Amino acid sequence: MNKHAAKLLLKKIKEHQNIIIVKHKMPDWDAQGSALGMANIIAENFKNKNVFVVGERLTKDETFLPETSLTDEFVSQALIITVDTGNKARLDFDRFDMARESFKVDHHLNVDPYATNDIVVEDAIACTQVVVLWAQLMKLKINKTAAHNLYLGLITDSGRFLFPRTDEVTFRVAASLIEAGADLKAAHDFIFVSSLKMRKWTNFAFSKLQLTKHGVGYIVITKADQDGWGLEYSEVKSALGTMAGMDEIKIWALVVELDDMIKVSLRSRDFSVNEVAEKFEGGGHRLASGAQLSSLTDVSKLVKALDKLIVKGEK
Ligand SMILES: [Mn+2]
Repeated sequence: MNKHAAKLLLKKIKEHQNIIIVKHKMPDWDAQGSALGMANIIAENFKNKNVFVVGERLTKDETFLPETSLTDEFVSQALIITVDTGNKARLDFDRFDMARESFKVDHHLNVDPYATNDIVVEDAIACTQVVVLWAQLMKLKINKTAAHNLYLGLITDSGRFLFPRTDEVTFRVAASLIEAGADLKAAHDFIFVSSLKMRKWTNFAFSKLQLTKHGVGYIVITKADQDGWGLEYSEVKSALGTMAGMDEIKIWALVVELDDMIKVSLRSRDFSVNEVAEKFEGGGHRLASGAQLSSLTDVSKLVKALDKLIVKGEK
């Protein structure tokens, strides 16, 4: 981590009374964990700050009140800290440009440096890992609530410490969060114990798997497929993980038809799927990216591009 940038973020927090923490739309646990972790670190270490965490929440967590009570005047005097959000278009806050200053804290490829300053650690497995490293470098206290939220981001973005960018730093960060009071069993039960309905859903979704001869596995979930299940997008997306961990599937893609868009999630153990994501209105990480299609008829184009990636033998 760039020490100059780390110190600069500390300085900016000290300078601003009003702080707004922004994460990406359709948040995951890394986005929410980073945001609530950062908010709790600021509240713990700096007195008398007005800290807001805006945008959609995965839980009915009412701490750090959302933007309903946020006036334009407040925003214009504020420092915005964004977490886990690579592209400006994904920010879950439509008054971003109104703020006095902004600071991006992230772990996605920094293709869109939209903030005044940033701390981006591209090889960090989770954004919460970046938040923890920053707090430790600045000798800030991480309280129990912060530790809990930060740990949730770490275990989800790393797939329980399985995904490729999990490294010794990840384990050091995990150890420090446990020392700071993160409750492993509570966190693991909260995130990983699911319902019978969800297991039935992932089984159904997996039954729709298609596999190319080069090793691209993909599942297309149409709107009709979702009828009667009553699932949120984040639940529908759990079908993605069913394709992981099989030798025959080198790259896997989940295509989900929603009301207003068709979302694509791409994963691989070895191939740079972000290259294909960027051709389909997306991006992200080398081995984990998101994209969009304008029509389901484009699925074949997407699959062809992914096949090509394998054929080219790019690693
Ligand atoms: Mn993340």
